[in-house]
Amino acid sequence: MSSGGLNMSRRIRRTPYTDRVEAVGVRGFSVVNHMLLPKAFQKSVEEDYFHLREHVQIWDVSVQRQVEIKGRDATQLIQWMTSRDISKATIGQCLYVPLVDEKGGMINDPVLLKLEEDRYWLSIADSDVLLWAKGLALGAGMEVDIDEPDVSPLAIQGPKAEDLMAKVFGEEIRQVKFFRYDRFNFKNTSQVIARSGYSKQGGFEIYLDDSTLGHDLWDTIWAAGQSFNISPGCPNLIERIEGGLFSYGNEMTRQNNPLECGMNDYVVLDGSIDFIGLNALRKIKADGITKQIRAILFDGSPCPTCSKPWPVMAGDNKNIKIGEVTSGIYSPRLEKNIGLSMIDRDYWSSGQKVTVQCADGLVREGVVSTLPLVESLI
Ligand code: THG
Repeated sequence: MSSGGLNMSRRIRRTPYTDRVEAVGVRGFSVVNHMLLPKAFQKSVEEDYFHLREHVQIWDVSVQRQVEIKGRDATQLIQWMTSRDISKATIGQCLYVPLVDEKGGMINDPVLLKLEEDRYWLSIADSDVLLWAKGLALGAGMEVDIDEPDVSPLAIQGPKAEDLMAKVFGEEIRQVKFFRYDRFNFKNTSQVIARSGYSKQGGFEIYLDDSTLGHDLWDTIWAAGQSFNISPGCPNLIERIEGGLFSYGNEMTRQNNPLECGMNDYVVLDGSIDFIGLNALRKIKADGITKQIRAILFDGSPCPTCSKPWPVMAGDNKNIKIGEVTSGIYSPRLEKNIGLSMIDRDYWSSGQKVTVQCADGLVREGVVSTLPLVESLI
């Protein structure tokens, strides 16, 4: 289903890399955090998927905006915003943190970077965290500065990412551990580079903190990447569903809580931390959650794009709706359709037979599976 061309304007912000992305033949964009996210290049999603698993790709993920919170009360504010215990976070660490509201609803699922004892970045998914944080700080009279700095992440993803990054930034980059960052020199500036990214193929994210260096950074990596068969890319739907990486606004919204999203390890309810939504989440946990994210493997012809959730019905009683597929695509490697879905408690066991009512009018048969899909199949 197409919605025609997107009408560009200043509100839909370009990134420091958009010129370069256009030069290498981008075919379409999405908009995240009021900014352009490249979604397709010359290659098909399937070709991109196989390329990402074998080589290295350069992704303009500037839409992963940073909400910088600094000042005397920065740690307190961030702990108030998340159900995960951040008290033991160290400088140089990245943490995946659910942000929740007073009802326990998911506000966002950013990566938190601790930059200094009283300075953090929240590397956000698609919701206006900056406004939420400013409102909280103002209301609570906290001493913090909250801003969106000029930081535009560029992701280098795939099995050859480490060799490419070592060629550009030096051998020391190999020492950076998963979900850690360090600072590396680029054109006599110091840039934060983390071993992270929105794929399971390994790689790095460069948090470039100066837009005027965008072309330079892209060109440098692009040139060095030629011998590694580098290709322009973007978060790959097949790879991310197989790997069980969630997309805020798709898999979950403010209507869902982090327990429904399977983030139990990041929900501390024993009273050792205080955060917005603690009481709500305690009650939700005591009552028992009624649904949770699962993978679905389903048969039939390759499914269409899932632009609105598809009803999932019980396999043996097609009149009972038991959940919704929120992202789905055909996996050429598994030779099946795969999806992420929110499934009711009575039906969420692995192996549960279901049918999926796809947007093309076809009803496809499938089964519920645990996450991540690929590991659960091995
Ligand atoms: N990188 C950065 N910022 C981001 C994303 C990112 N902001 C938006 C969005 N992605 C936030 N959502 C996620 C989802 C999954 C992961 C990171 C951000 C992720 N998960 C790992 C996994 O599931 O294997 C590790 C999670 C963990 O340590 O618990 O990487 O991609 N900068």
